[in-house]
Amino acid sequence: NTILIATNNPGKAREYAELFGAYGLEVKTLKDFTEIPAIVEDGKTFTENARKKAQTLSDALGVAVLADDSGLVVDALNGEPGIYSARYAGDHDDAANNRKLLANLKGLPAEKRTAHFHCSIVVTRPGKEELVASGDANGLILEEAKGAGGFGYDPLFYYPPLKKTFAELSQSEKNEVSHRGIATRALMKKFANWWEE
Ligand code: ITT
Repeated sequence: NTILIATNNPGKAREYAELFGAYGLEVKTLKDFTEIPAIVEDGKTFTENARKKAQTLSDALGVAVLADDSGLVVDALNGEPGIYSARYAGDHDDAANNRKLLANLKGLPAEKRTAHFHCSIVVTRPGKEELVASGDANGLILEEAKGAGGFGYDPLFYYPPLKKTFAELSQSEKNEVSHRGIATRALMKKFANWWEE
């Protein structure tokens, strides 16, 4: 019962390690494999990109693969950064991405700073139909960073029900309400059947 969590993002890897801990699967990461094919993330949606990552790797490595494509969708920016969240400011640099986001929202009042995180998960296994799930979390983009936990845009993402940013939550608190936690629980409802089919 081995599944490769196919991400180069240490923040995601940490969250999946905790989320999957409960399910008794042996979780592998990209570090456990030597020849990893290049993946071109040129899809137009989160799910298309997650599918590309999962399919490319399960074809090449012959194992079950879970891929996550996720990002921050800001209403006042017509959905940006969206599928471009990781490289919004050029290289994958969380601090630069957050600065760019703040600059683009400068002067905008709180009620117009609505946004959501989205997570699409695709699981593939050689010779099987894929399994897909997704989740969203709604919040507001603050005018300055708060909190030291999480990763990516978490310090700017204020979650009204808990009156905290995602970076102020513990890992398990974040997993309870996050787009990734919601997507993972939706996935797991279907996973056992799919796995045993
Ligand atoms: P992999 O493709 O290797 O998994 P990646 O970081 O490039 O890693 P994505 O293309 O899915 O993955 O981009 C996701 C970006 O969206 C991520 O780098 C963050 O900037 C942002 N993001 C996604 N989930 C987040 C979360 O829970 N908290 C904060 N930012 C998040």
